[in-house]
Amino acid sequence: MRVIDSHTAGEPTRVVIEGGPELGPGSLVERAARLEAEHIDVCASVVLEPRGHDALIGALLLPPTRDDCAAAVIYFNNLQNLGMCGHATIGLAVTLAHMGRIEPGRHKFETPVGIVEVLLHDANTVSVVNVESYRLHKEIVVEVEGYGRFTGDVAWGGNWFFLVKDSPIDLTAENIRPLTDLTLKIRSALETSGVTGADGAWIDHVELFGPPELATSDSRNFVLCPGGAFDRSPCGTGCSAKLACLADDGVLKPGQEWIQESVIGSTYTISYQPGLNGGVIPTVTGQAFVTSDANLIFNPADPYRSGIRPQAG
Ligand code: PYC
Repeated sequence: MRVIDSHTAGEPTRVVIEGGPELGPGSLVERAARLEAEHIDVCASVVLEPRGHDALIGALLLPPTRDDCAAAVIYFNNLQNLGMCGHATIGLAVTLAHMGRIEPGRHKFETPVGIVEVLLHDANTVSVVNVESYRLHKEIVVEVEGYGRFTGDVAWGGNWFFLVKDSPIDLTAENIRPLTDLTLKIRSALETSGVTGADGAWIDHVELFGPPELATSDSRNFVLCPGGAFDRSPCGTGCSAKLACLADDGVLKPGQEWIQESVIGSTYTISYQPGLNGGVIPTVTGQAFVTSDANLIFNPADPYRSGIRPQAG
């Protein structure tokens, strides 16, 4: 299996170029469902140790079904598909440029949640125009065991997020363990309280905000991803969900820029335009760098060829 790895603002992406699972015919949504139902072991073997690690997001590159799209892609982690992934879309654009498949300029990618547009500024800098993002619930209160009450918003940015404005723990790299523990507990509390996204969807990302460290940034975040890892980047879909909340609260005007800093200090510049359905169309600009171009080997004699699963508890 040929893969190209990159990182976007520190968050890694592995694009499967050749040798991925055969998904058969159908729409991208149907093929994404088949990837999750029938090939999640392959996904796990691509992103987990010993070939990867729990923060790695996979991107299965497929031929586009539409003439106006440069590529189709299904994002995945070790557990499931991701509807959209901002950092991986930036990583994919930079990977396709590295391969000579796209030039600087505007391109469209098909994803299971819709068409996203990218503007490749140069070999490393990309703006992603994401799917329409919106806030579903404002100021939901949940009781979190051992921590007390938390108030947050439920918003969609291509994935479902619970966004908490004022983190009680400083958003520093030294606090990654306690921040992870807290956000896992918040996510469990949402589940036990029956707080979901639209149509009962699992809220699989939790985002905490606090003051930035850089004088040029507007905010700093910590983002828990579905598999339990934290996002090293400010999270493209999380930034989109944040923009929906900032717009609804009247804090940010259309076209006005916001600089979102991650827990490791990397940044995205983000802004929005009004969407057609009452939400916002986010633009997320960041940088990615290719880190390797490799072939993954799956030796039948290797007891860990399917990846090392995280142990429960
Ligand atoms: O950038 O949207 C994102 C993302 C989702 C999970 C990890 N990164």
